[in-house]
Amino acid sequence: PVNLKINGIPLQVEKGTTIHEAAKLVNADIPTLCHLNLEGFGMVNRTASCRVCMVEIKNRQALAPSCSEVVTEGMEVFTDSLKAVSARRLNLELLLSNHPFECLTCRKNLQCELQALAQKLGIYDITYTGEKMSRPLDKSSYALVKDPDKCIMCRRCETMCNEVQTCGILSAASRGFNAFVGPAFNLDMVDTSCTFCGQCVAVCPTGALSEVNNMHRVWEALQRDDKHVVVQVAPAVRVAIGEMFGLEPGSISTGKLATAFRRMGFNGVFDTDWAADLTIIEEATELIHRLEHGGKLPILTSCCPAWVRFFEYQFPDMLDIPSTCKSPQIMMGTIIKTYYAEKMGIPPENIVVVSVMPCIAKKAEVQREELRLDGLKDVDWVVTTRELGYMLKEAGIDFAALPESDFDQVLGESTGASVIFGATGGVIEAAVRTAYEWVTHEELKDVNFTQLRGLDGIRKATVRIGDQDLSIGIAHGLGNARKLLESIRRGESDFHAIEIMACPGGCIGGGGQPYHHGNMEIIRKRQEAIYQEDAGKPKRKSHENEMVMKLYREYIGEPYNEKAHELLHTFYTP
Ligand code: HC0
Ligand code: SF4
Repeated sequence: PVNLKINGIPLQVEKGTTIHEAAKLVNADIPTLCHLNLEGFGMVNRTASCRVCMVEIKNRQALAPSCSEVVTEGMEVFTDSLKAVSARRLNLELLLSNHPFECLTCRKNLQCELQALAQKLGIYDITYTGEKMSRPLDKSSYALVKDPDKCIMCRRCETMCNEVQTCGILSAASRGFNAFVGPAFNLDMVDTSCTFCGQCVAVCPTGALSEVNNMHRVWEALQRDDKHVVVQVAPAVRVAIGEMFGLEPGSISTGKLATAFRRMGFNGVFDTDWAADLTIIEEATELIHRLEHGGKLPILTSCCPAWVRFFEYQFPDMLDIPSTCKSPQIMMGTIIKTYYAEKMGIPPENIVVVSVMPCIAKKAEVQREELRLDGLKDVDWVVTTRELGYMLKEAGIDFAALPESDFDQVLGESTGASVIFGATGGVIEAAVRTAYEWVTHEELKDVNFTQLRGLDGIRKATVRIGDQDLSIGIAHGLGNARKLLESIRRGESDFHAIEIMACPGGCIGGGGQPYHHGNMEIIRKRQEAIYQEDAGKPKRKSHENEMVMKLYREYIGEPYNEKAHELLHTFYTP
């Protein structure tokens, strides 16, 4: 251990501790804009680039950045000396001197860490005015917007994209005033192999990275009398949206969501969970089919659109192993524009399907050419959990106080198996619950496959189904996915089935969720809430979803048949 003093308070810490970490132990709050440690998720940004965490060290002339300076024996640190605080202010003012003052209309307004720090340090005038950087916005994709003028070179996005997601899209280029973070050759984002996972957006401290705004599209659709506008909401949204309205992280808002959508004026209020149950029927059948007919193994889940883009770009030689199932959000759109449209007697071209998703990649997924029926997009517009929160605020809907109600029937019923899609490991657990009963023809008494749960980046487990041991792999975060894929490519994998989610934690940690500002406890609470909602459901296996089974009886026939392929399956292109 190392003995030191911080602001005159003696303390003892482990060797290797940074001053920033040590200061927390004596409740000395040192600000930072670049440093980020997503504990348990393999992301530590230690670039020491923002210089707002400077501290004074006794008997040293130069100030030190506390986020990267490691404690030494006998060190005496002052986090709040006039010299340290003045340097902090100066460095922040320099950052602000080259920052657009668009706070009022910025996507990050009131959520921006730079803005919050300027307020905290009481900066009301900028001493240094001069030239400001002016670069074009990158609005090339359907998913995210990059505003280089708002970048403060903290490099969090770069660490996330390169080290955690191993996508290598963003990196710093140039020097001094001309420095910026962007793709190689400053390509438009749409021309790169960006997966649109949105994890760079999730960690950006300012408005330099944000999601494409689709809120006005939804309001416009809701204004039109000639359109039947329906909404679906993803599993992970219900355990996070409350955070935007002062509810505790991990609060479950399923019933409030249904009420809120009706107040917004949607004509049909549906649950993506319903389609997640439908996905399981198809995916479990596909798994059993591959097991029984010597098909390609392992089967990979294909519901995460960032993961789909990742394997299309990075593993184009392996496009025959992912499941061909469309994602639940897309299956829901297909069924709304066919089965539901027929039942309601509404022409599909007069239906607008809106999805509320924890995800930024879902915005790009709905634009894929192959996810259309007769030229009509399966889903029209996607808004993120955050965007739904802003829309509810705009409409003056006091979400926290809303009474609960149920989703509309036909496409509203769901089981616990579908809820757990929102957390890493959930999709494969849901598939196993169904496959078990279908293979063994026995009742599965304990549906809790706890060996598949958790937050370790790569997990392996064996599940016994009848006389077969099913070997299952799970990865979340694309870097972890890459490791599993490479082992398959080398022929070293003995997995039968693998679930991949691009975002750390799964959809609960999606790039469109309320900002966690580095507090990973929030992700853990969302995860607990997901399993709590599952445990409280009367039905917990997808094939017990009566409304889904009715769809097969009335419209599709057998799972995985020709009609199912036409409606519910897709293909991948390198
Ligand atoms: Fe997910 Fe999904 S579980 S990807 O994380 O499969 O976004 O929540 O909606 O589609 O259901 C996201 C979440 C979904 C889909 C579902 C899957
Ligand atoms: Fe990298 Fe994901 Fe951001 Fe694309 S969306 S730049 S892949 S972190």
